[in-house]
Amino acid sequence: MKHSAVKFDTACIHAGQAPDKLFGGVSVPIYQSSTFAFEDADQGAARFSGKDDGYKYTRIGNPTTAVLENCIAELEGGAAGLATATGMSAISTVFMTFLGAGKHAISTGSVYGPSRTLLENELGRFGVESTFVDTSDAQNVKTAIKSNTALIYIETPANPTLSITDIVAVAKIAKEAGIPLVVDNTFCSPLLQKPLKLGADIVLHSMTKFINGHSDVVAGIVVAKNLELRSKMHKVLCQMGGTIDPHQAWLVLRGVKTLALRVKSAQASAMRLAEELEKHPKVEWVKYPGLKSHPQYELAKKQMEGPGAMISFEVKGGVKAGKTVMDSVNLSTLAVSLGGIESLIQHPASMTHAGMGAVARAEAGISDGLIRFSVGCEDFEDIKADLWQALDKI
Ligand code: LCS
Repeated sequence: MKHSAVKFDTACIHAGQAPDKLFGGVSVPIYQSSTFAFEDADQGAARFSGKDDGYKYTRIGNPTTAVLENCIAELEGGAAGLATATGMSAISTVFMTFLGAGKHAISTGSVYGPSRTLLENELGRFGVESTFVDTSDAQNVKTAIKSNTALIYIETPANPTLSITDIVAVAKIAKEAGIPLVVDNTFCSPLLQKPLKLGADIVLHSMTKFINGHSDVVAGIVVAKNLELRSKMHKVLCQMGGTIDPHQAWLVLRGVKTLALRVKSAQASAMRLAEELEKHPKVEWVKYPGLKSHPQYELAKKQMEGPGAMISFEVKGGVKAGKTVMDSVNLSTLAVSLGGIESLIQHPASMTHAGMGAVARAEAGISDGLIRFSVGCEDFEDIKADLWQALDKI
């Protein structure tokens, strides 16, 4: 059943799902089976030739996984989803589908560290070229296009600078040049931003973050604007083997039911926290799309349905003072990842973005003192009291 007519919060609970046909289970059954029996040899052959669309083998497709794919595709307003074992598996599937020896990719300078190093270091070994620019100025994307550019891959808001790229403007440039545009929408979740509606061809997520939301699963998804693109990426995924496990897919289906509730709650706290942090005497600067001080505040208001739950800030006293804060929080957890129900704090320069090197970090605006805070769903007063006592320790 399509749920596109209902509100987003409703779709989180029902999209792609119906009571199980066998016993009426309200929760989607977990088809924890690696393989599927054929009635006879002809049926097996028909499944492999594509004449029969029944299931064959879980690396290629699974009923539980299909429900999750349909659910997220509906939430993103796309034609079809392709769930993957991790967010990086979604990203590598996209890169392996559109890039190859002699091809060129353009990406956001401060894209998630491993997305950048995958392009530069790993695909670079196979003859893929990549250029990283500040995509918050769409003109930089246009200038970077070469005759062999085969992919424009942006992340907005970017991790961890929270820099915002104008999806409509970049989509126009990509379309004129006939290059596919892929957007990593992890920081927003489909609640806050719908890149396909803004002109992107493909949107992807680390579902490890807001979509699952409980810091207990790693998973990813790619949602395509049409079935042809999904089919191209599916072939690559099946061969690369980064398929999601059905139990993991079921856990994400469980998590996504509360996506709207969680993100709205965390976002409300993040807005208040960012405003108060900006006034705190020990804080040098705060970057949050909901603050007027954010360089793309107006664009964020236009393109996103809310500023989200991620805040970056720097305390006075640089890295040493930042370490004191991270070592002094009690309620928030010093850990990488984001988008969980619990507040998480981390230091990108020595953790998530350490691999990209100091020069690339400086160019991308990831300062050594930047602290990233993923606001959770704890009571606002508790989150604030914990962070404030940590700031007092500086
Ligand atoms: N895209 C973004 C924007 C991310 O933040 C991450 C992970 C990924 C893709 C990759 O997803 P994964 O394979 O981990 O599911 N970001 C992390 C972070 O900032 N801290 O730890 C992981």
